[in-house]
Amino acid sequence: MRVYRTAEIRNVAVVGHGASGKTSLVDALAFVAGTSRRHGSVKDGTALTDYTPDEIERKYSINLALAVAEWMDTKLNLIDTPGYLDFTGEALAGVYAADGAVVVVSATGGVEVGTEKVWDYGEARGIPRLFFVSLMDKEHADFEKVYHQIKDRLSPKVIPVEIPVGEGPSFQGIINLFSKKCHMYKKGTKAGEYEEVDVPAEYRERFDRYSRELIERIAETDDTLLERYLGGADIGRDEAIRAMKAGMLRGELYPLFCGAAEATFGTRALLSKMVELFPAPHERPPVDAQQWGGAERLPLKADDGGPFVAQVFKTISEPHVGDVTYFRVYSGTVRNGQDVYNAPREAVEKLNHLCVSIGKDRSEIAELHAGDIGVVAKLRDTHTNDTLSLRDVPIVLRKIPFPEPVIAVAIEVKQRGEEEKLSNALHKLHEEDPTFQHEYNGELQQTLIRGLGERHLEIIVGRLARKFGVHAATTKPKVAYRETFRGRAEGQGKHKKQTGGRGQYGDCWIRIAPLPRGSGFVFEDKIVGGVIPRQYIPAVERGVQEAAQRGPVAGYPVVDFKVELYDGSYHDVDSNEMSFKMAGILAFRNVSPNCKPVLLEPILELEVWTPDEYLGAVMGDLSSRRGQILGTEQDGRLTKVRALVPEADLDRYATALHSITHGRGTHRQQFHAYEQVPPEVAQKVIEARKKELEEARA
Ligand SMILES: Nc1nc2c(ncn2[C@@H]2O[C@H](COP(=O)(O)OP(=O)(O)OP(=O)(O)O)[C@@H](O)[C@H]2O)c(=O)[nH]1
Ligand SMILES: [Mg+2]
Repeated sequence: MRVYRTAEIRNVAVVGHGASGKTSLVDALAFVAGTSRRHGSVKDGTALTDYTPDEIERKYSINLALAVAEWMDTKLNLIDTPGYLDFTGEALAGVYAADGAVVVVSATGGVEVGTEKVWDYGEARGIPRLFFVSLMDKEHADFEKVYHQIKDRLSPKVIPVEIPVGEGPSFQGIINLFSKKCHMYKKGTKAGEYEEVDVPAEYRERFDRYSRELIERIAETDDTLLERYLGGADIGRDEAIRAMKAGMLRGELYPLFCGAAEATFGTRALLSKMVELFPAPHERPPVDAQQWGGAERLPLKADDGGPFVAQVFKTISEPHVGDVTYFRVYSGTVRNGQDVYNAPREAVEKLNHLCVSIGKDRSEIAELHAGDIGVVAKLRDTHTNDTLSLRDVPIVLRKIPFPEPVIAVAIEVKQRGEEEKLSNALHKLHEEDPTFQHEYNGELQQTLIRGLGERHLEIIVGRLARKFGVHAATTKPKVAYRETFRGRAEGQGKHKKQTGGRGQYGDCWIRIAPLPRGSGFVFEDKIVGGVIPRQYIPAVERGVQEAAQRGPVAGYPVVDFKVELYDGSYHDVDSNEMSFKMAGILAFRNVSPNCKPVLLEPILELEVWTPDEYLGAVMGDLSSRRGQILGTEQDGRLTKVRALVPEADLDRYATALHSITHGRGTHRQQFHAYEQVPPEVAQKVIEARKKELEEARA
């Protein structure tokens, strides 16, 4: 492949809901353009950008992947992204690396939750977008309905540039409102070939209506055009395209196209429009960068003359290759074999075998110009979201705001002794994918992994086995229960041993009293007259604290209580610190069961966003989880519910919410407080804990 200069490059993310036809579209575009020799398909596992074993087996995209379509002397860098929300971090990364996005909307499914999500990413990044109504040949395809859904639910600024001839199995052509011609496709066409004919008579009325709408909308975004249009002048194709491109850049217009990617219908026109309507990298506003080590902010333009700056938006580890790094050049150029610098990690990286990526194939390239996207393997210490620059001009870019995990499960190795291997592998997976996180919880003695959904974590567990040879199973995360007291009591702890030689003697009297939630542990020394010598008093406190790690109810740590040490006795020869610590332990064990001990559980504060139609179901579900609703309020398109819910009842909540709201609900949670577990629930916790402790002893 030849080297392309900045003005000849278009970076396009292909985004949309799951199974809307993105991967099939990218494959068709690369094939029709002639850059890819073979027309692959998702069904056969041969699609260009669904090439990992997981994707071939499951028949949906998991990773973002790149393809190239060379068209009109322009290189279209196509970024195929997954639609499933479990992998939405990939879609976000794709949008951030691109200068424009094709939002694919299925002609049968219409606007779905995944469409709304990627639309919002495009809004946040502020990139021009166009719609492609896909699967026009599928039974029940409905162009008009989908167009109006887009208008109502995503943006009133959408405007069709094409309308279909026939729908579903009778879909056979596309009328282009710019060229005023109709492209008729023959069944079995291989690469989008068509016959150009006049607009069929029965479509004349529709054509006129849509054409008027299109020209009016374009004219509205451009004062001189509007004047000419109102003066009755005809607006030519080139003028209209120029105005549309400018309007798209300002976010005032979102053109809509249609087709059927598998049959390659509509692909040629789409290729041309992507070249003509999306901006080249240098036509986009500068990105915000910062000098490493300095406070100075510098706007970066996609300019060959600027310093080299690139951002890593994806890393993937591949068999026989190792880590492959995908990056986008934001400024300057870079040559094959050049040394670059990862400033925050103080790592010099050599870009050996600089490549462009087409699906799983990589082809080596001499240099990349400002704005281009490249891949390179085997970097030493560079990970997703890192910036590469030059040693003498170290720069960092603002990070891609990857979404936070919403689900956690515990994970354990199947074979003892592999714990360290597991922890290393989890760390590597996190560096590849920032939406995946892990941590070891010492108190619960569990490793927790967090991600964007069960499917996400399932894939991670698969990768652990396949790539790192670590076989692991997931389990429910344990809950960090606590205990506290509701009453006061007092009593003695006496430790006395007389075995030949020097003995051990410690004796103390303590009073235990409850404290308000959140007070922690307070120790008061009320000893008078030296009945316990000064130097032994801290030992008593340490003993009490140690014993309080295993409370009287179920062996959970005891919190929020006060201990008064008010009496005791000692022995001139046999007393020592150890003996008084033992006395403290015994005193706590002796007195604590009489202080009305109770079990506490963590309560989380939940914010749940849902469309109105599922509000009742969401609240009902929260109540069934012992939740307490704090209130609801309108938040944009959605209603936000705030509730307090015990953590114990929130296992896999993200999955439940997903199914209640058909994927449209999201939530956020944070620790709120510890509260007493109701007696009937406490009984079950105590029994389960008993079993757990017995198993641990065995
Ligand atoms: N009838 C018809 N089916 C299509 C067309 N394009 C894709 N499909 C089928 O639709 C299904 C989904 O296509 P994909 O290309 O995998 O969709 P996707 O948007 O990449 O899906 P995710 O990667 O899961 O987000 C596959 O079974 C395709 O064979 C089309 O133009 N017409
Ligand atoms: Mg896909």
